[in-house]
Amino acid sequence: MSLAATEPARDRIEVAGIRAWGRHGVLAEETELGQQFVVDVALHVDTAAAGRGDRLERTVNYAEVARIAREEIEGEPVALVETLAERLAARVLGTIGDPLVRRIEVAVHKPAAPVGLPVDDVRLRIVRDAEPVDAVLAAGTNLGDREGHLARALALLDRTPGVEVDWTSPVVETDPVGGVEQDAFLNAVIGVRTVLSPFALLAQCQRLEQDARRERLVRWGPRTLDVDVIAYGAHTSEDEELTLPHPRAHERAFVLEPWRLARPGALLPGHGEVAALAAAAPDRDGLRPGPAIPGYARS
Ligand code: PH2
Ligand code: MG
Ligand code: MG
Repeated sequence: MSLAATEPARDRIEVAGIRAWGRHGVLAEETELGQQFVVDVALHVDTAAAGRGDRLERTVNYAEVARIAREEIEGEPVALVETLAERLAARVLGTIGDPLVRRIEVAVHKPAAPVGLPVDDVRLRIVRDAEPVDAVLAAGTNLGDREGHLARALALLDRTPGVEVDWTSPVVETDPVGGVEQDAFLNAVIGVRTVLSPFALLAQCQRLEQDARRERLVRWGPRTLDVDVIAYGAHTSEDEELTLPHPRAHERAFVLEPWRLARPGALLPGHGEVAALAAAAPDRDGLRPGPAIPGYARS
């Protein structure tokens, strides 16, 4: 679905009323004496993964948000509250907010602003989005209507808010990897642009699997549909629920070869050229062209 106007996350972490003394302003009295500034910050973050695991690494530490806001208030004076708000938003998005915070709202209040008549407050509120991220997903199926599962997964993905399908690979048929005796797979790779965080994107991939009535009976066993997040920009993560890039993608031709076919110059973060990895992967001889499926590239 188009990324424009989609909400990157429904959850918010808000820190309100961060007070500090600053010397921002256009008038000499403001830069000389300074005055109190009050900042509110709202971060759009998917907190489901953090709440499920009780893990600070899956969310943003609100104490860090407050500390950065105070540093910006007390930092180098600027003329405009617009500049202060912009700097704060960019700093949070580029540091502690990356990649979990996909949108930030910053309000800057100057309750003592010299306006020339009594006012309760002067406030500016801005909303800024993180850049969409290019992510790579890999789909595999070897149970039931394999072609139908891949077609439906792509159609659902294309309708997912916050996700835009950018490119698709040809479908390849592959011998099973991993030692479990089972039927051949169909595999494909899908490039998306997304405003979702890594965990939110993973949750959408799991929705596609649920839609295909996937049952987890045997690790690496037969499945109606498996959709893995292979890469999320150049981001790395050691989280047990979401390792990025995918911990085995660099040695799996059933991921690397369709990816190479679609994007010959692609790089797998931390491992180098996808084409070179595909040529060296142990399962490279177990691949053959798969069927034409609507929405996927032709081989
Ligand atoms: N997925 C696995 C294990 N083995 N083999 C092939 N050929 N294709 C897969 O998608 C696949 C696999 C675990 O996700
Ligand atoms: Mg999986
Ligand atoms: Mg997998």
